[in-house]
Amino acid sequence: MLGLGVLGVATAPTVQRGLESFLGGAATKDPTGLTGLLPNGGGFRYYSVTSSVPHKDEDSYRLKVDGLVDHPATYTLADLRALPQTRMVRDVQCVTGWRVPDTPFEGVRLSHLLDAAGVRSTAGAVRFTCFDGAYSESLTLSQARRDDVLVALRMQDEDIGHSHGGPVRLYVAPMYFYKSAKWLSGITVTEDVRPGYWEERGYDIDAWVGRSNGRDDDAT
Ligand SMILES: Nc1nc2c(c(=O)[nH]1)N[C@H]1C(S)=C(S)[C@@H](COP(=O)(O)O)O[C@H]1N2
Ligand SMILES: [Mo]
Repeated sequence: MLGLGVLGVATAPTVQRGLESFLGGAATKDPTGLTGLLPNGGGFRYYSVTSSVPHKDEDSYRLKVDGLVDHPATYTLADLRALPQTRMVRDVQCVTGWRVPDTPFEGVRLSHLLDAAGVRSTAGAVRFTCFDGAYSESLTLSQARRDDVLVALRMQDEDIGHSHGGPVRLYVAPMYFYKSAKWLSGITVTEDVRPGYWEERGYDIDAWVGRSNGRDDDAT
């Protein structure tokens, strides 16, 4: 099955170039997700669109909530840990085809932070920014208010490590994993959705697993 997947994808010239560069040893990080198609133990793949990302810890981490809100706020890790925590166990699904079943995530519901901030009536969307300085994502306000969208502090029942986007990443359970912005540092309430990093490069803005990105067949 895996072999067929690789053959199928490798017929596309751009992806084939990616495969060659991977086999040449170039891709330790893989924005295309191609390494996820190769036999590698079936776990997570490390993704970053930047070559390095600063490390943030207990002392240096901050999450800023601003934009169309009545009460902008800045949270430390301790602040976030003091809020009600929600744990959920779902499959992680990258749009490129790899999946990690039954992965626990835990953190603060995004809706909780939005309620605390007092979202203004003119708002329609939420934009997420990251301390890698490059990645961004967005959700409509109603997507952002879903119960299965977390500002996650824990993954696989451990504090989220740097390589998985720690200390804090977004977790959008019902959508492809590119929505789950790593190294989350900003939540800005906006009028309209602004396409995120990969969405400016062709991915669907509404990233429902199995219903978007033309992936309905191989996403399940
Ligand atoms: N800041 C940031 N967040 C990101 C990405 C990224 O490159 N930078 N990649 C996305 C994609 S495409 C996937 S599949 C997941 C991968 O998460 P992981 O590195 O924990 O496996 O992170 C998502 N969030
Ligand atoms: Mo991905």
